[in-house]
Amino acid sequence: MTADTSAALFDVGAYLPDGKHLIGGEWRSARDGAVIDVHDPSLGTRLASVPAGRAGDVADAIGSAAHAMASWGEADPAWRAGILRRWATLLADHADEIATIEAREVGYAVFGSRHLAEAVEFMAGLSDKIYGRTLPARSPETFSFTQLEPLGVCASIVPWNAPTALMLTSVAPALAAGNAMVVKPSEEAPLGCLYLAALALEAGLPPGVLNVVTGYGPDAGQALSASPDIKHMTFTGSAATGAQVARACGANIVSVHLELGGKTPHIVLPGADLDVAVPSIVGNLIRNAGQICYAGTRVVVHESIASVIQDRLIAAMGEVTIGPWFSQPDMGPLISGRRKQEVLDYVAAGRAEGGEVAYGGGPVEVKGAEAGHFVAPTLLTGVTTSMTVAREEIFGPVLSLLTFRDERQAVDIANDSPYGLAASIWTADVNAALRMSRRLQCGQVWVNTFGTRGVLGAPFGGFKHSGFGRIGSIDTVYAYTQAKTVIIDATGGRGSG
Ligand code: TXE
Repeated sequence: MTADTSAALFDVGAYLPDGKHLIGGEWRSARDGAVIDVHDPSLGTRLASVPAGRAGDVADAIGSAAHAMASWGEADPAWRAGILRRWATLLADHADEIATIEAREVGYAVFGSRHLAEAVEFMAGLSDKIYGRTLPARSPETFSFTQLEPLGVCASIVPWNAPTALMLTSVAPALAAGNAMVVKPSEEAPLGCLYLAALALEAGLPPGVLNVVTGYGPDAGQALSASPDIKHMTFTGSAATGAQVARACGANIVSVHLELGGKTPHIVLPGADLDVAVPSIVGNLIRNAGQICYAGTRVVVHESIASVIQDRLIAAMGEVTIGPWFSQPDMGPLISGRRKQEVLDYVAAGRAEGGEVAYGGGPVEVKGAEAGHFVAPTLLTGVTTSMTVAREEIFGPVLSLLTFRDERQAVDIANDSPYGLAASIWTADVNAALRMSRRLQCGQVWVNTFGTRGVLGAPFGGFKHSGFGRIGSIDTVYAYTQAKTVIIDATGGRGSG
């Protein structure tokens, strides 16, 4: 494949100050001046640098957030909602720039980012609707109610695979509920998060309410998770790092929301409309080159239709165009050379354990983007549930095909995973879909579709090692509050018992 690199001249520096992160409303360097270079994974070129923040920078950000919290947390919620709405408008106005910055640092085709504004609008609308309850009392002279108060300074550690959307899953509800935030983006793709924060300032968000500290996970990330001065942590990333973060938070009795990995199965029953199912399976596998937590990476098909599906998957994979973001490909590169090698190692493990590569399985060279980390969409057949490729999150465009004989076995195979994020069922039999959706151990089940787009406020989160807590829903905002019960004896000292 060939890429025209002339379109790659989009200048990130025009949007963000080079080498700075945002603390207390100011663009600052790291205390010790250290920086991290951010690279374009398609071309290997340096895009910008950001501070390599450490414990001192994190402490500064937490201090700024605590200071800002005093007024933000007690402010008129309708005023807070107005600021968040202005932020949403700016996110919509700058959707193309956001999408392009993210495409450059993550490597995927420009998808558009209108959903970011919608996520903030949704939570802004809840800001002034966070109601407590009036509680029944045993005496008419006792009055009791709950009020839902913000938690305080909340933290969010964000991964590189969809940084802007994943930053907003915590920041939007936390701010709507009156909390201040410290965000630590991934060192591999921090620019989009910084740009969102710049737009928040422009929208009138008071300095310090939203801080973005860049740095490496074991430095800035570890310091943030180990801080006794945060009240809540949202972590999105790998299960291994999530467990470390949860341990660090647990030591300080800090609550944690974990949004971790997945191994989503597509279950395809006889009679399913393959003209719909196959393009969706392949399209969602290659979206961000498989680097999505809920990517459908196992296709569990009835043995009677296995060969026809295999042929159709191979044909669909053969149509996939691969290249850097500016060539508007179907699929871009993996984020780094290290991850490319890891994905290829998984394919080798699949082979070694008895699987066969029915399509792809290797690197792809793109002329004009030779330094890009491209891997072909890959179909592995002959896979069983005990094989490494069926159990671990590969985070690449690798699909494993497994077969079943009956409905019960299909669900058992789908559930035979440490993860439990999502599952998709492709069928013409609505009764089978209902029975299976009840037995699937995962946070969301999609029937004849894939993903949550098109539904407003769908709670999203995992069972098992995919984590706990739910993002995106009306309930999410309550996760950033704490209930206080007030009880009043109105007898004037006579006592109500
Ligand atoms: O993730 P990490 P990595 C999976 C995926 C991928 C693998 C490793 O399989 O190949 O994880 O990716 C910060 N204390 N997913 O290494 O380590 C880090 O700086 C505190 C799936 O990038 O989980 C980044 O901001 N923080 C997942 C964030 O944690 C630490 C998305 C995520 O990094 C830290 C990402 C520490 N000790 C990766 N170490 C999904 N399913 O969506 C790192 N970090």
